[in-house]
Amino acid sequence: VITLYDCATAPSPRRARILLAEKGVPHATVQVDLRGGEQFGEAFRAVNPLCTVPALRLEDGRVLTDNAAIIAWAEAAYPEPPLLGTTPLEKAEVASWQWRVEFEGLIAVAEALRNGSPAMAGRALPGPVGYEQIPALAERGRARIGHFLDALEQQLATKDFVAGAAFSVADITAVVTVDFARAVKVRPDEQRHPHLLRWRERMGERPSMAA
Ligand SMILES: N[C@@H](CCC(=O)N[C@@H](CS)C(=O)NCC(=O)O)C(=O)O
Repeated sequence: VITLYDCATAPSPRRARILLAEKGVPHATVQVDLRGGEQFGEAFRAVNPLCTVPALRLEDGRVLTDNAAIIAWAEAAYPEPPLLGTTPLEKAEVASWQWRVEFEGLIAVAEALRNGSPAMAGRALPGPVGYEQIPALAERGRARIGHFLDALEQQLATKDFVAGAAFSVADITAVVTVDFARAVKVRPDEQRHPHLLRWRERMGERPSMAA
């Protein structure tokens, strides 16, 4: 049986949960207690030495240790529905937006949270190395989130989905990022981001998004 190593409160494994739901991949779920430090314990290190979730154990025992691998595997093993675009140009657009949402959005929120929250002291980056916080990065992260929401608004003003005409992994990453920004008290604004808010509402109608 395929097993997802998950943490119900964390954004990165939520991306994998939504993806597996959209693809209809049957799997079991194991919760990893990130707050309790279970990711650093011997048992989880044996699953993923990078000490992060998501991790996906396949039926043959091999483990995929990040969203990039999980997405690539899922698209190849479960081609329907396609979530990485269909035509060469669509695939390029999805790759481009996936990168932008991760770099301009998701990483900005993570920087804001991990460098600003006292609970994350000494844990400014995920993974086995304990990095100290840089408070200026929290401030910069918040500024970047604002610019990211504006960029997303501009795209969604003329497109139904983040990467264009079809639902894709870029929508999954963007939903997770926009929701994760609440952790640092940044939310889209009715005046400034009306198209983004309407897209988020439409996304909420997909059963996968409750995952
Ligand atoms: N490259 C990874 C990033 C995963 C990641 O950063 N996961 C966080 C949860 S959102 C984590 O495991 N954090 C453990 C920690 O903070 O110690 C992916 O997207 O799959």
